[in-house]
Amino acid sequence: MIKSIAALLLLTAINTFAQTPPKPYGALPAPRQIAWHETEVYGIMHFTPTTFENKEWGFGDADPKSFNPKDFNAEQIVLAAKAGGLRGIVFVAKHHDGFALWPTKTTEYNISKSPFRDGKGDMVKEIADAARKHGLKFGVYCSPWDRNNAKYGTAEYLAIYREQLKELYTNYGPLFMSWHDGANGGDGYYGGAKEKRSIDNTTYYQWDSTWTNLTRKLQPSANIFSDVGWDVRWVGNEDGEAAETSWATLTPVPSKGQNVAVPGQANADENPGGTRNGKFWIPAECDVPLRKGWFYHPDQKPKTPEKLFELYLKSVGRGAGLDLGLAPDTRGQLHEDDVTALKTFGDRVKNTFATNLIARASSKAVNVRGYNSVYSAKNILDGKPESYWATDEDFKTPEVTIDLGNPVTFDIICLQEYIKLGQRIEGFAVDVWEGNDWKEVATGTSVGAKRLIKLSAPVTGQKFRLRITKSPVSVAISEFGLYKDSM
Ligand code: FUL
Repeated sequence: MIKSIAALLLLTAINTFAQTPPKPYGALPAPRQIAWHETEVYGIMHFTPTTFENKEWGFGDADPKSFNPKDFNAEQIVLAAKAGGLRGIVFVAKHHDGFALWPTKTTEYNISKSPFRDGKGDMVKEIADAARKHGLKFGVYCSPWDRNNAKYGTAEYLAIYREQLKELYTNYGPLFMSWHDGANGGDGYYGGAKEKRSIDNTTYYQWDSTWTNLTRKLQPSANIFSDVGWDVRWVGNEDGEAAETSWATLTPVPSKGQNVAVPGQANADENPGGTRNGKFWIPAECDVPLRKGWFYHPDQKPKTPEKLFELYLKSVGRGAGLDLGLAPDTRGQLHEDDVTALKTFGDRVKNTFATNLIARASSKAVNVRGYNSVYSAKNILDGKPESYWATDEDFKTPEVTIDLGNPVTFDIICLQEYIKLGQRIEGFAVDVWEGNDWKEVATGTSVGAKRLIKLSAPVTGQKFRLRITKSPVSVAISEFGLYKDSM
């Protein structure tokens, strides 16, 4: 009797251990950030009187009557974005020129003073509605720098700015992002003063209290984007590329000579690659305009679908997000060239990643955590982000062999960590069996939410090996895939 109780206890203990997931490593993503990672590609739309002036930064003095997009069509814009594979739109509700695209109570300089919809329009609402109708997430960007507002630079303006955020946070449903820019202060119209106004952006905006008391309270699911997070960081350039070794964690560092890191005053050198073992989970967003400028200019062309695909590999494929600038023309629609570029790019991503060529293969791993099928290596081939292959604590550099039984040709490798347990891996390699030996075809460092590696030439094989070559702790890998570029 005593013996069988002891055996039972032992069995229960083994079982409990076998069920225990790996201990999380380092800073972890919040649920809102997990949702953001899944968005992968989205857009940021710039459209104000500045478009009609053919400028990049409006001075703040354009006549509201100039804002007259006679053929504005929110659905045309949203559907073009959707065809490009974009899963969300951040709408620039107010840019530096200060013109509010919604009928705000905070300033006269807004859409109700324009001929658009006879002064009864609300473009924030039109884009939000069209986005949601077609299954895209919606977010806002309200520029803190306001070159129109007479009060800019005083405490009163901060109250106005916060009121603007409040309107945007309250009247347009749940937002997936609240986007905050670092460009600040300088010359402007400022209610007719036409002067230069400098503010100290380490103190003026009091971001901590705005984000704590407004953003988190009114839009708890919105990811706060800025140079320093809190949820998503600027990648440090507007080229659409994260560093090849890219950590989703960051310890924000103040600019030289400053003692706090705030939007516009943070060390951008850190941003492209993040901080290994950084204090917070703050993954990078790579924002890049589809054309050269953020606003529409008739003499510019959209980037080619080839370039966009390359940027996809260098952003999403490095654990970051890709935020593509969308710039409607003066009609209020995306130019036909932009529509074509988006669609061709979107199709290429969709077709390339439609089939994981090794999805049906069998797998053999050197170790599976607690011999428990919950953590089986099969999980990395099931296309389900929620399941993962995990190893025992002391298996930090495991390998898994994948046997397909018939040859396939691929040129893109995809690897994904189960990021709810943190970013763990620091090095990996992929080999192909060549009949009597393994041949290494790719190596990489960081993985995170997604790592994509495009090979210089396609490779054919039927037996593959994934080796984790460096990790401070045991691994938790959710997906491994081999794909063939559809172009
Ligand atoms: C920048 C701004 O200054 C640009 O005009 C644009 O809005 C871009 C997305 O962010 O910092």
